[in-house]
Amino acid sequence: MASRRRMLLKVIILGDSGVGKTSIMNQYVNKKFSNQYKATIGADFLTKEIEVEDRIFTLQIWDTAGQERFQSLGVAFYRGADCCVLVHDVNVMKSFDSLNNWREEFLIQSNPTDRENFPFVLLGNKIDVDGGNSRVVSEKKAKAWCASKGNIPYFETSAKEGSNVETAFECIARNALKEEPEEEMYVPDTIDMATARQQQKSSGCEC
Ligand SMILES: Nc1nc2c(ncn2[C@@H]2O[C@H](COP(=O)(O)OP(=O)(O)O)[C@@H](O)[C@H]2O)c(=O)[nH]1
Ligand SMILES: [Mg+2]
Repeated sequence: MASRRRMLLKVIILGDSGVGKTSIMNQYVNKKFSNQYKATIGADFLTKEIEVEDRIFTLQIWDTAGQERFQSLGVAFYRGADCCVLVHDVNVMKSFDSLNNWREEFLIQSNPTDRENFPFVLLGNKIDVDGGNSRVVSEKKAKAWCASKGNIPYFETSAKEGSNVETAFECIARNALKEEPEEEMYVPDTIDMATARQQQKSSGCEC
């Protein structure tokens, strides 16, 4: 019986409260959108399987539970992240101005080995609002910021309409993959476990 190998990629989503982090994640994982504002999702993360270069990976996407407004997010949130997704609302300048802080906070908290090359992806969200008439952060401005931080990939998204969400996560997964290609989570299936136990017994191994 062939054993199943999967790779776990941890992705965290950061940005000001209200930019649409939870909505983007829900749109990607559950294909759902709600206009209602919910500060928490009641879970630390959601997972979704994704195929990249003919291999299956499990994306583990960590969203804040609204605590980004008033307190730090805690070490468990940042620990072992393979990619950090930064989000701003293209209609709110302050959310764009906060990106430097979020990026710095991430680098301080997670302390990656290679600070300069850690994979970030930026999403400019809510492009659907008011047919684009209330937009204050241009694509050019966002791209210039990304270029100044070592060419961070940039996507304009609408969690409401689902636009670009799938494409963005494909890029996120590919970038997460660059970070820790060797970190594998081995998930034996039940048959494997039973066979292993049987073998242990017959070889007299007590461990
Ligand atoms: N029109 C529109 N509204 C959005 C979009 N993304 C999120 N929202 C709304 O913005 C509010 C905040 O979204 P939420 O996902 O809770 O933001 P979070 O605090 O960053 O997690 C909610 O009312 C959402 O319905 C979007 O792409 N377009
Ligand atoms: Mg949220």
